[in-house]
Amino acid sequence: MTDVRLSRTTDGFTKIDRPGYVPEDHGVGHVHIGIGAFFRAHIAVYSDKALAAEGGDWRSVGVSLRSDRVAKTLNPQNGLYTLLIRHPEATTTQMIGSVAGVLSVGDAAESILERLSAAETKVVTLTITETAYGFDRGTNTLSQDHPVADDVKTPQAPRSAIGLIVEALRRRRAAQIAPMTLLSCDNLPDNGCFLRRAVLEYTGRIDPQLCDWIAESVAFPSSMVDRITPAQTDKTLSDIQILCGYEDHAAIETEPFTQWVIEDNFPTGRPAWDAGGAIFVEDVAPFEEMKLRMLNGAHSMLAYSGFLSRHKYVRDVMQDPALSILVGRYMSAAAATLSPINTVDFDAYKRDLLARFSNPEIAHETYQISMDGTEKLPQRILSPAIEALEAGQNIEPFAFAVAAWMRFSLGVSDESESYELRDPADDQIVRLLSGCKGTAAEVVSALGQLGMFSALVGHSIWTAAVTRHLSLMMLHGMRSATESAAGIKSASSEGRSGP
Ligand code: CS2
Repeated sequence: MTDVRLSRTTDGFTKIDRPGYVPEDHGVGHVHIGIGAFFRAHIAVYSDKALAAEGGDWRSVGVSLRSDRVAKTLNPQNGLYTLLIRHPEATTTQMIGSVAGVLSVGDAAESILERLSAAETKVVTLTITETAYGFDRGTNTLSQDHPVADDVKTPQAPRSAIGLIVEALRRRRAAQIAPMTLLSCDNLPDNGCFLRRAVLEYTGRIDPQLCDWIAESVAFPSSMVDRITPAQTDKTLSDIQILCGYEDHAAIETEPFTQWVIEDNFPTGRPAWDAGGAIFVEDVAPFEEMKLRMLNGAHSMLAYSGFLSRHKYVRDVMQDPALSILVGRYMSAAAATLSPINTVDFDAYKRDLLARFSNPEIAHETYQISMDGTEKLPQRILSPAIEALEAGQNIEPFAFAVAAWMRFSLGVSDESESYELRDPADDQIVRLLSGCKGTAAEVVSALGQLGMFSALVGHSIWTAAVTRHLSLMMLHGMRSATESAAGIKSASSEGRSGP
């Protein structure tokens, strides 16, 4: 199947690219945990192409951990939904047939376990966000105040992703069914290894023998996924109606670019995702690092500074003369910390990223990206910052990004409007900041107590750079601070900028 340019047919609607196979003819071999917008714009599309190219029983059942919203919209449509692909000049449409149905933890936990432990299920993928693993990367322990901690007490009636996976593995082992392959697709370094550590830590607490069996027999390949996918809005739904002439409550919009690099380690088989363009490699780490540092790091940096500069969308940030300079510089500094990849030119990758961020048809909210900062900053911004510091490279873009996050953490805009931080550590952030009287140095020192900064707090060059940027942001406003950092004007000489 190929994407089709927006073209009106005689009935006045666009030509829809439909599945190149009969969905019902294919059984389910894949379960995806975390069926949000991203899965529908990415993994499900690769499966759709794999089914069209090579067939097989590789349709997917999606699992929702948080709510039954996706189940309620997709199940009445038999899993079918439309993807709106927002090219800068046109929107194309593609109907996806690879999803067989959706189960939500709320009312279908037992059906989920049956599906996960069924012999037909060969591969389980996850996009559950950094937080939902319930595993603390700093201490290598399960998070408290998380569903995973409750599952340890009632492992046979789990609610968390890790709890569900382990109970399914227990049932498979008891029934002498080979384990399924577990593929994390979250934006985390070594995500396969991370998932393995979380699963083993949890299982070690409830069943040491099962833990040994998992350690020996389950494959946890790593992967790097990429496709910018904003949340569904009313416009997504009304555009579907206009373009296609039907209602589709599960429609999703996304950008044309898509990438998936996967470690080739699937002992129980897998869909022909390579037919959809996925790249199978021995070592995903260099690709993951490039994407986390150049794309996601720049995203987080521009989300905090852009949101506080009153830019609702990433595309608006890219129209801001000062911020667009800073985004480009950030990517270059991030690229300087990477090991070379012989098939990738980082300058070209950067150019493509800048074009993708500027796509005028993608309404990706800075506030959406800014959530869960304490879960995102370590791999996106702090790891390259530490390496740059140690190598004597340029740390300014990283210090600026961290200062922007700290400024955002104050929870009040330059125009004195309050907003929610939407971070799993927001109580701790508020507590740490409660003693501050309002100078940048105090804020840097208070937030520096968060575990994620432990490798940076002792560095005086780092602390001075973050404090300098934050001080300008707090004294003169974010817009002025960005202009100063970009070299467009001096913040201190201009005074506080207007809204
Ligand atoms: C974004 C990502 O919300 C965020 O944190 O940086 O979701 C980003 O859009 C994707 O990783 C792109 O592949």
